[in-house]
Amino acid sequence: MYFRQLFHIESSTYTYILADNTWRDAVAEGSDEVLQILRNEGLHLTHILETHLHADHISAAHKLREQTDAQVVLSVRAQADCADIAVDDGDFLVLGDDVIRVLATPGHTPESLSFRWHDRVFTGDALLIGGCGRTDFQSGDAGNLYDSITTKLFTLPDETLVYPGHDYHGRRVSCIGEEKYNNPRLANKSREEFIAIMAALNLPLPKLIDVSVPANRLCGANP
Ligand SMILES: N[C@@H](CCC(=O)N[C@@H](CS)C(=O)NCC(=O)O)C(=O)O
Ligand SMILES: [Fe+2]
Repeated sequence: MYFRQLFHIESSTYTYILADNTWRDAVAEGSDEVLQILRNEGLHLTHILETHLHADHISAAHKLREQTDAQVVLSVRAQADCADIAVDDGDFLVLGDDVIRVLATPGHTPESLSFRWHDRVFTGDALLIGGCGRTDFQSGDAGNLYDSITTKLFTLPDETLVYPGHDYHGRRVSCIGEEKYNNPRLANKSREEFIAIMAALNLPLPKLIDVSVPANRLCGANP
């Protein structure tokens, strides 16, 4: 298997490239750096997976699709016409000789997905390392996020590696056991306690929210 984690410093966003060894088929989230890496590594991009409609940066999915024959994958709940494939919980995507399993993990946003592949799960902004996605915009819902994390993610084996969509403190990877037992927002917290924690965060809005959301509804094209 081929795996690469890229970091976009301005938005503290992670992008991942996954590929299988036999066919060199690859999937990635949208990022400008991806094209260069695909060329260098001789990988054939088949899918561009979006975990959700990002509020803080413009996806490069549209640009990547124009320059490859890859298909953009989004949740059915995104209701985004730009998606080539709309997926839901329990679906899977074939990647060469491998599969990527789709988990619906709403709460940060209704269309948030996580993707499970081999020994790891890509949690987007549902579960972050020592935190979780905020739930105060884009129809976020703290109760739904608690249910997604506790029923869909914390039920995975403890040793499953957790690769998030962002980290604001330079951490790159965690595992389900670490988050289940030590995440300050979730470990030993009831649903009500979690909802109260999320309601008290009072975070400033992402600087690019007004341009990012309309563009990302078009997979990152100009509205
Ligand atoms: N300062 C950042 C804010 C980024 C932000 O709000 N990120 C969202 C994900 S789209 C989040 O859930 N953050 C969780 C947190 O900050 O704890 C910006 O302006 O872009
Ligand atoms: Fe987000």
